[in-house]
Amino acid sequence: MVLKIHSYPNNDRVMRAKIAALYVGAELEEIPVSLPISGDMKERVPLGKVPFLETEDGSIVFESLAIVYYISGLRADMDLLGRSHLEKARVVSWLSYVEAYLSTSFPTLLFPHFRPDNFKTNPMEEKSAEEGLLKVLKALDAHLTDHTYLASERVTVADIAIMPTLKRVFENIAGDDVRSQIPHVMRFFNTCMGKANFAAVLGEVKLCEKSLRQKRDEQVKAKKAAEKAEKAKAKEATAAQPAAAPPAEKKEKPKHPLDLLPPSPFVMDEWKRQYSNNDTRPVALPWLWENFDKEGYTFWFCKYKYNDELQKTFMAANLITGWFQRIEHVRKYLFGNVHVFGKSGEGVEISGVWIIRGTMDPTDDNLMGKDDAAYYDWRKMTSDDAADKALIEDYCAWDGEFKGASELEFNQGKTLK
Ligand SMILES: N[C@@H](CCC(=O)N[C@@H](CS)C(=O)NCC(=O)O)C(=O)O
Repeated sequence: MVLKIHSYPNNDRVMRAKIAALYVGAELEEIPVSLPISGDMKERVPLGKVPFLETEDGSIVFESLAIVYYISGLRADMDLLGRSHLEKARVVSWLSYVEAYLSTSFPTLLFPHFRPDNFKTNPMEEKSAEEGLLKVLKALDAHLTDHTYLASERVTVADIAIMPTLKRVFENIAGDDVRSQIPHVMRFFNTCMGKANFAAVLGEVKLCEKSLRQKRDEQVKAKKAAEKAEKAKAKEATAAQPAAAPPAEKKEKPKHPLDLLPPSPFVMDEWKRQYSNNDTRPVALPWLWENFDKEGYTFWFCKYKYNDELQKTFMAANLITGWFQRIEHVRKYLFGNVHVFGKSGEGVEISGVWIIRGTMDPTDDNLMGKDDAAYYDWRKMTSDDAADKALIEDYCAWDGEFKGASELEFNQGKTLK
């Protein structure tokens, strides 16, 4: 029996099919395609994605998990799809786990390194994707504490499907620090790699010591340090010239531009106390309106630019937490409420309202974290406008209509104070 699998070379998703083909003894012919696919196949494969399989009678099976499922089922006596009804369901659970949770970090953690033209790195998203991946691996580890394989006492298609993905994770994303936290997953991985059919397809495994992200960060750091050393050297050379050498002065740390502003009657710390210690709508907000200084502070509305890419509310919340951590050093100039709206899988949004010292643009390098702020659209607000005022109150109170900000239901909030 010859099956034809259409894809580009070395596609991880094809490896699943290859392992299954070895198990059932099917011959798998690889047909190289260039993307986007064209001709009559384009009409037969939804979304035009590869790999897709052409069976002996010319039928098409698309999606790599369906392909490995189809091939694994060709020898019913091998029970690769599971023996009992329950086992079969468990197989599907793990297939879904791989696709829905394990591979979802790839566009953030992997693709920008291999295809930098198409995928940009984003430090906030990377951090959140790494945390998400660790959670998924730890849950897998908990399951494997007392299971040899994923869905049965024997190898099933679930194990075949997960292995190329795990290999990719261990070779590029999960370094020593992550792998040491998931010993049972590593035992499972090595057990499968010890089997001829897996080893023949997956070949040598080169576990990474550090993730691609860590390596890139280290390179950037080293480059910066080299530039700094170069500058210091040049400076030293200038200073060594006898005539022009001025007396060495102790250099004072430059002041933050916002420290140079004239004093304001609105005391940020006092507002933060009012907000923390009193009910928001009845006490804190009236205090705010009585004391706010429009000359010394500005209200800003921010909306995450990539809301349509957000999948899970907890990931959105992690983005906000990460951002807050990165701007901790300028906290005294800021007060913000940034919220998550919507539901996981149904549409998730992030937006917020800030009080910021002065009139400095939030995307200024000195303020809200250069990289972070660039991921938001910013709009100045004024409490003279009734709609803006209502919005400022809703964000502070974590309830209300949030009119003009989000159509989605409030999910959770975060305050930087
Ligand atoms: N869930 C699909 C994903 C397939 C997929 O994303 N394929 C990519 C290459 S790995 C592709 O065909 N991209 C071309 C395109 O989107 O036009 C599977 O497992 O088969």
